[in-house]
Amino acid sequence: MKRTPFFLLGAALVAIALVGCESAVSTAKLVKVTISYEDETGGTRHLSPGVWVLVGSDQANPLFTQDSADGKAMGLEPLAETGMRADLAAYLKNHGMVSGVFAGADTGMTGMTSFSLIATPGSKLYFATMVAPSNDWFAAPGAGGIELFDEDGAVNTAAPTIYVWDAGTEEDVMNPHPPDDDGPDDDPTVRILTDSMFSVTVKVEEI
Ligand SMILES: [Ca+2]
Ligand SMILES: [Ca+2]
Ligand SMILES: [Ca+2]
Repeated sequence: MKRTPFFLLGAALVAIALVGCESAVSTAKLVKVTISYEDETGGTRHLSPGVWVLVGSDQANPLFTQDSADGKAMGLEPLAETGMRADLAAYLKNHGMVSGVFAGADTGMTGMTSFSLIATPGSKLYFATMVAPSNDWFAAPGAGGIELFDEDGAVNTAAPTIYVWDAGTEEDVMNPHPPDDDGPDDDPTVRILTDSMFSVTVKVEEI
């Protein structure tokens, strides 16, 4: 019986491995996310450094649940009240999630920050960044997150809706005092603010 030389078997296995890699690499995209804001209160606010996380399309927001009293969970409270992102970043890392951090945006009538990530089709993006000064406000996508790809696997460049949220962990006052605590919020739920006069937009693009 003729036996296949080992080196031929080895070459075949390498070829299979390379094809597999090529397939994964060709669907992954380098994506740039730019977060911009407009401050209608005279340019007195800015965005603090934030965190981002990628999940599958069928997964829920890992940072918080809308209209639930979980603002104190997972490190959202220090991020929303003082701009300290370390707890939330550590939580995501410890749970093995694909996540990262990004820089803040300077105070002014408008401001901008951006970050890049590698994502594959089916990925959904969430992020959180404090609106400062405030007692517990932060900017983040809606409950559905940001779908980074369309049905054809191309990067989805449609502008997602971004909200300013109240983390429900500290009462809102006229002159907020981060990092001092002005006491518990009357409403402990993480909810969308409709009157913050601070609007946030996001641009997603392949680079
Ligand atoms: Ca607090
Ligand atoms: Ca509040
Ligand atoms: Ca405060």
